[in-house]
Amino acid sequence: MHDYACDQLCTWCDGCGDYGIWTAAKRALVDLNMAPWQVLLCFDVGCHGNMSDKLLGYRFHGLHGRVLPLAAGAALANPHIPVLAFGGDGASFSEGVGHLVHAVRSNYRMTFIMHNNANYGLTTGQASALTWQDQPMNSSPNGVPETTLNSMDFVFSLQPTFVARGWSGDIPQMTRILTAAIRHRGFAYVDMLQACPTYNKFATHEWLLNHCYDANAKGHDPKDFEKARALAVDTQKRVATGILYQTEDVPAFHERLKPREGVTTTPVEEVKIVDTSRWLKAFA
Ligand SMILES: Cc1ncc(C[n+]2csc(CCOP(=O)(O)OP(=O)(O)O)c2C)c(N)n1
Ligand code: SF4
Repeated sequence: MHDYACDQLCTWCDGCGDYGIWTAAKRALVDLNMAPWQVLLCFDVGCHGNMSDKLLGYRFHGLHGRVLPLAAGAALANPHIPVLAFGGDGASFSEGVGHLVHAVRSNYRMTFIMHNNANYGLTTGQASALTWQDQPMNSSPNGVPETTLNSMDFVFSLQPTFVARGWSGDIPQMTRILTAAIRHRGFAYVDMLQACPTYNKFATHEWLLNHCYDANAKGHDPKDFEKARALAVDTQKRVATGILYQTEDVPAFHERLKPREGVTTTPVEEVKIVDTSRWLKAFA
């Protein structure tokens, strides 16, 4: 853990779930024996994105809603380096929802940690597509009239190969989930339910503590797609957490590219200086 330590002070509010997710991410990397220079950490814009300068290592801080294509590009350029992308629910289900669709169906080899605080934290508590319906928020004091997007049903509709759900108060479980996600062969979608005591007054740390339970400890088999989907969407009384679904039977995107069959080098190793003067002259 010491290798990831950084002098930058944390700017998250007291009690923010980002602290727990930050700790679990570092712990999972340490458990996997990965030094900071052996992994790429990509961040979207938001409170969670402010993690980008709270730890050492190769880090990339993208634009709001755009972390997935940037991280996917890096993962394709060098499939040997584990890539972790962090995003908020605002970025993932509004600005960047198209990228999420194609990242899941493409099955890029990477881990996506979706900080689900059910609001736009950094822009001071606006409602997101995952805010509970009719919940008063700063920018919508009468509550948003739209139906809350059922994010898990949506993700399952895209035929994912790995879906897990953790919550920001359970660091050992988040660490276990992330360790498995980073080892996964394709795109690992991790929904991290995250307390935001400043703006989310409905799914508080106490609410999550009282509602979340470990489905794997109760015998849930992550191989069963239909059971996993049913468990993931049923959040009325209790919220199932853990590794909900995983299949390793589907190759990752880069493994399905016909032109790369039999190629042993990676795209980053193949990059070289190319003299373009011949083509430039053609347009002169
Ligand atoms: C394209 C674009 N739209 C809006 C913004 C303004 N903006 C910056 S952070 C943010 C909210 C972030 O919310 P979320 O993605 O849920 O992350 P959180 O802060 O909750 O971690 C917004 C709307 C922006 N930077 N870029
Ligand atoms: S606003 Fe919410 S998500 Fe952002 S730092 Fe504060 S508690 Fe965390």
